[in-house]
Parts: sequence; structure tokens; C-alpha cells
Amino acid sequence: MTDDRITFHYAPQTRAFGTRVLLEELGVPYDLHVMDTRAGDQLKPDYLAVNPMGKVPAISHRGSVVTEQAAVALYLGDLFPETGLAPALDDPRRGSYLRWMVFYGSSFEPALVDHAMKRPPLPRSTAPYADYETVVATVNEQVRRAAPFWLGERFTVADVLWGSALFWVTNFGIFEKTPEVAAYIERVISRPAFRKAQADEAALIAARDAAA
Ligand SMILES: N[C@@H](CCC(=O)N[C@@H](CS)C(=O)NCC(=O)O)C(=O)O
Repeated sequence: MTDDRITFHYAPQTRAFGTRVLLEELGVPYDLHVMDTRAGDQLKPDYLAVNPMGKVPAISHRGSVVTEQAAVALYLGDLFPETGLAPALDDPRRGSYLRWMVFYGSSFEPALVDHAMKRPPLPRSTAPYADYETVVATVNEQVRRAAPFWLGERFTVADVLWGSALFWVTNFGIFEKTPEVAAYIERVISRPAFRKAQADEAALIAARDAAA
């Protein structure tokens, strides 16, 4: 028999926060497996058996493991079609949806990290994302188009990924917080799901620090 409960492998103050926001947006039950990355929980054999990268987020569901935040988000959105948060296969927004979800992990993050670490730019033909400037300009153009949300009128899983990510990268000072970017972030983080995930994470950190 397969296990229909979702186990969410999570650690505070990490990329797993966006998954937590998504689970709140979906309003579905899940079991939280909390790890402390500062204590190295993610590198212990039990968790390396789940994700050999020792990274969060990940989920275990029906005997399978899903890692990589964009894949986790795509999986959860499709698992709960009744929430309307993931454009369905026959939705005209589906192509754009997949494009932006995958672009996040395969182009945006690598471009930002390479740039923040001051790595010498790769030749355009070798870099998986062409060049940093084009990535930034393309994302800013999409933010300008986000009216009010990433794919148009309706809030989707893409907003959870991009809204949470832009929130962090602007806070870290590695992506410019233009007025349009700030307004888009605000539309995502003012939602009850984001606020609840923030409050839950703050409570968890407070309890952890009090116990230390
Ligand atoms: N490619 C992964 C990256 C996940 C990732 O880097 N997670 C960090 C937290 S933000 C992590 O688990 N760090 C723990 C460690 O490296 O030991 C994804 O998109 O999910």
C-alpha cells in the first residue's frame, strides 16, 4: 500500500520556505520533517537517503521522493488540480507556466549566484543562461507584465516560486528592488498563506533557539 500522506522535508531559513507557503496556499495536510541545517541534520545518513544532495526542500509521497524546489512546486500544484493553482495541461498558460518554473532553477538562480560570487562570466554559448544581464532584463520585463500576477489575472504556483524568490534575493541585495519588483513582491507576501508560513517559521526558530 502506498502512503498518501505528504512528508515535507523542511528546514527554517532556507529555500524550503517557498514550499511551505505553497502548502499553505493549497490548504492541504502534510507531515513536517523539520531539520536544523546549522546542526547538519541534512547531512545525516537518514536524510541523505532521501536526498543525496543533502538539500531542502524535498517531499516524500506515495513511495517517491521529489527534490528541487521548482519540481516540488510543479508536483504539488498538479496533485491538487481542484485548487486551480496550476494551469492544467489544456490551459493556454501551461507552456508559459512550465517555462517560468524551469527557468527559475536552470537559469535565474545560476545566473544570480554566479554574479553574486563574482565568477568570471562564461562564454555566452557555454553558459546555460546566456548572460546575467539578459536574465535580469527578462525577469524584469516579466515583472512589468505581471498584471497582477506572473501569468496574468489569476494567482498560480508560479507566483509562490517567483514572489518568494524575489522577496529573498532583493532582501539579500542581489537583485534590484525596483518599484515594479517591490509592488509584485507585496502582492504575493501580503497573502494570508505567506504571512502564516512566516509566523510558523518564526515560532519554530524561537522554540529552537530557546531550547539551545
Ligand atoms: N537545487 C536545489 C537547491 C536547494 C538548496 O540549495 N537548499 C539549501 C537551503 S536554501 C540547503 O538545503 N542547504 C543545506 C546544505 O547545503 O547543507 C533546489 O532548487 O531545491
